[in-house]
Amino acid sequence: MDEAVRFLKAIKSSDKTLLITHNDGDGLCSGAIVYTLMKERGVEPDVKITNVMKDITGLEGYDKVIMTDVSPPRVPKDERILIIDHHKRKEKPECPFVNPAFETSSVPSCSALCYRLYEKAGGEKNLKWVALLGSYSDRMLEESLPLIKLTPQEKRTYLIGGQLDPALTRTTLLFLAGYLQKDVSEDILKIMIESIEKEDPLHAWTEKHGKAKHLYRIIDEAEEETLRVIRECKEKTWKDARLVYVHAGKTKYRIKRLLVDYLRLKHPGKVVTVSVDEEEEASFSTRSPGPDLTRIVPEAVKGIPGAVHGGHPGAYGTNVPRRYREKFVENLARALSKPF
Ligand SMILES: [Mn+2]
Repeated sequence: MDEAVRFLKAIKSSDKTLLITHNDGDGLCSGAIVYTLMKERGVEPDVKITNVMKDITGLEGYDKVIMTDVSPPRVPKDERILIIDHHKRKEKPECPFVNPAFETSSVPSCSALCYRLYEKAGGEKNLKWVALLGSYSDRMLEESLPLIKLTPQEKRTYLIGGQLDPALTRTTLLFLAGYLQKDVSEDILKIMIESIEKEDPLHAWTEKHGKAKHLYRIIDEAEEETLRVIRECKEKTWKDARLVYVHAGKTKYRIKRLLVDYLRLKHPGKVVTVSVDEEEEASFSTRSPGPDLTRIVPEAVKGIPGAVHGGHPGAYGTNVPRRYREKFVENLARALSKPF
């Protein structure tokens, strides 16, 4: 933590800075927090939004690089780089980093980590609500609250029964558009940064017929597509593996998340997985109410060349070459039929 704070405070307005962040809700909130800190320090960073990172490229010409909520499996010794992440990694990076996943299995959200750093580095605004939105979106509110340190008054404002206030969750709907269509993440980040500038947590919602119009349209259309898949695609089940699988085929929107959430609630106690066809790959989204997917999925991709995977114990993403789609599902069922 201290090393990261020193890194952030040492950034000068003359430094050419790159901010790389994850394309999910937690990543966009993390990115918005760090971006705000940079702007307060007189730096206007270039921004890159990505899903998974296989390796580090394109850092030439940058004096400082900050990665939030995303990092490649291997990071070379490079003092220009700061990694703020909470995803499990095999190797500790050799550059400055913050990643509680090396110490504990109950990790906070990345936006809560970024919020903490923002505060320690002398950030001027109260960005607790941004950290709450990111934490909620990553389903890590409980683990993140100790870092966000709400006052009793803030608790009454932002939470209800320990959960995020329902009105505030309207903003998290926006992040859904980023899952559904790849190229709108920048627009969402811009709206988040604008919300922070205006100190208005519901800015995105007020822009429903304005700047955020196309994002809400994506959500509506993707919902229609999901309902069609639910009507038309068959659920495949394995009794002893307690697994449910739906293959949605080629879809206009990336509806994996909507579909997997539907299945998760319909089949409590079971692991649910969905796949969609994306170019040469089958892309999976898996949810588990029990078995640790950070152990199960790596086992299930054994023997599948070119598999890319990552995530958390309860929510996990996997991409495999299309011809290995069935094999991956069978492997998953086999891994889940063993005692845990
Ligand atoms: Mn995250």
